[in-house]
Amino acid sequence: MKLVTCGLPYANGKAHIGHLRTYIPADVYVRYLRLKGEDVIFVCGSDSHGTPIVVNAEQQGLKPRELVDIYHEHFQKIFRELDIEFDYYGRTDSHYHHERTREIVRRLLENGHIYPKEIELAYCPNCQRFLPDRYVEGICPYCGALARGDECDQGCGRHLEPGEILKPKCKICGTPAEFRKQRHYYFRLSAFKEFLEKYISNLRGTENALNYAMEWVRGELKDWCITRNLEWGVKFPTDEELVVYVWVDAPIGYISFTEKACEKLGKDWRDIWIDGRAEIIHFIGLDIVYHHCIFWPAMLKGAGYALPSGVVASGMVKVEGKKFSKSRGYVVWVEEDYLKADLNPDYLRYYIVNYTSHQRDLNFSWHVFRDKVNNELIATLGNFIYRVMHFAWKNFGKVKMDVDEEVTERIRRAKETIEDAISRWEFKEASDAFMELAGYGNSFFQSSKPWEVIKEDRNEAERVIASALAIVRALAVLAYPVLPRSMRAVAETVGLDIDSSTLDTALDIPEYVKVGKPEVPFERIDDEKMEELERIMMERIRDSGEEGEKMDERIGIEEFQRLDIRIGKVLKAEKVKGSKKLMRLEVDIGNEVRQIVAGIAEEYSPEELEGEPVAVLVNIKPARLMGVESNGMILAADINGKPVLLKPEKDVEPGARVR
Ligand code: B3M
Ligand code: ZN
Repeated sequence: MKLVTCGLPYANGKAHIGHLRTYIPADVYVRYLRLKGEDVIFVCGSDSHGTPIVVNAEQQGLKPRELVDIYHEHFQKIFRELDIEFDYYGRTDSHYHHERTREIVRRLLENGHIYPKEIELAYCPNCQRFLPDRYVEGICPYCGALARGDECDQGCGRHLEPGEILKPKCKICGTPAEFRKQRHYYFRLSAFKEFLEKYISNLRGTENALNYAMEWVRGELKDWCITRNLEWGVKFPTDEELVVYVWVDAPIGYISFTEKACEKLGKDWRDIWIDGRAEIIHFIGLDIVYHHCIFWPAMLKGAGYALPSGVVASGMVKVEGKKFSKSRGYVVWVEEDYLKADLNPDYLRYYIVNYTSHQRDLNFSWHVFRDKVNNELIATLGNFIYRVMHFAWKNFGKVKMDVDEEVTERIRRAKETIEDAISRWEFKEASDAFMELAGYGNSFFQSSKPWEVIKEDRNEAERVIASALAIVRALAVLAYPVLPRSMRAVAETVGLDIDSSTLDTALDIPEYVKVGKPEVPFERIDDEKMEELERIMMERIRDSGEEGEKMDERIGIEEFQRLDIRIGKVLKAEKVKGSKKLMRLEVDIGNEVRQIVAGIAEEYSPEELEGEPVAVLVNIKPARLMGVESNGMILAADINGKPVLLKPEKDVEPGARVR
């Protein structure tokens, strides 16, 4: 038996592509395991605790639970719509989770792994409360950067223990904090060093995770303060004034959600978490390797629970080539950007799995997305499947499955490659393997020309289509974990029940196959949609201030003066290939010639523009539109969404400043 888990999303914000980078491959993995006939339980849930949630709720005038309700719903919806199917998706503010957490903390206390200690903590005399984690801001004692209570997020990135931060200030009211003494509880992590060294050297998973973990465990392991002064959280068993630190209870969610899943499935969770009769595999982001490879196994060991056998960490995500950043607009929101655009979830699943190896950094760009969908999913896989199904349906309906041996051999190879890749969490290799099989199918079909053969020799044509159909049936199974929605439909058309299939079904050739009326598996992404998606992204990037904060709407003259607006002269104009709206301009702005892309091609022709003056915002950050770099922005009046270009009232030289 296997238990697969995903890092729990904080119920504190919307789902974005960074989340999916972990959840989609985990879902793909689970689906492959099930196709291999393995017994798998797959759990996740919302992480409901921690100061960011409390602070955020307070700012929005909500109770923490109310805030969690909103995002818990949101994540469930996102997972449903992307076909990420957990056996149980829980939340850590549930009663059963609190009980399990307290039970584990009690065991750690009994076994002597937790000890009390008086420490000096930041306290706000104005708000009259202790300031845990994000409630306090100050200076990092290691690097001097501005930091928050639990992490030097803008400097060296170190985790900060309570009481470590210098010059603390209350995040809510800004009052300089005092230090006050209070009794807290520590987990004796230092005592687990030897155990962890051995454990990590046997741990399986992706190298990125294992290498980091090894490095840390060889260094100094400090004891962890595991209690906080908060109302919201799991009460510490022997001191109800305190709650446990969110990173104590969050991973315990893996256990409590397994309990719930097992209730549903009629299994015993103790087999997994006490007796160690299952392989436990955690899918996580690279930024929480420490918690999963160091802290968590030590806790489990100390409480007498079974240990995870694998940690699979996804690489980081970039958006349009830039570091992922919500505040700077380099983000793709799953709901408002992707699902609202009515894009097939399988496209995003394929992109995330196939862009690069799971451990590497993934760059999301709408352009690459479009190309991968149109040139790979559709041109290679979709077209082949559709042509074969259509030909078989139209000419035969029922096909006698006399299949070429070379074809069976190719299917076998693809299946073996996939099995091997999946066992190493190399989802790209697995998806490349079914795409390669589709490519082979395409050339087989193309070179056998059944549409010509059928005119002379119907039997021979049937043999060709039987082989092609065997490939289609194999693809429906082999690609199903990555493309569940589309391949389920394909399977149905070619008489396969995907729910009772295994990977071996790919090689299982019946005597006859009945083919139903086929539908096109994938729709192309057209230029218009592409432009819309890019526009949303570019606008978000432009609109986001460095901090993402909204200020007084009015600006001072200094801010206006930061805009370098000049009169330019259009030297050359041509429509951007593949776009209705975009025009590529070469504009003389006085001291140089700039390439600028403007959305004016529906209203102006190149001839109308060449030689004409235009107003140009010169110092705007460059952007890429339809793959063409734009270095400046042409100013126009917006007349019901149609641009009307601005012109100086008299002739002026290119380069004249607008003030
Ligand atoms: N809630 C989210 C994160 O840091 C955090 C994960 C908990 S996993 C037990 O990625
Ligand atoms: Zn305060």
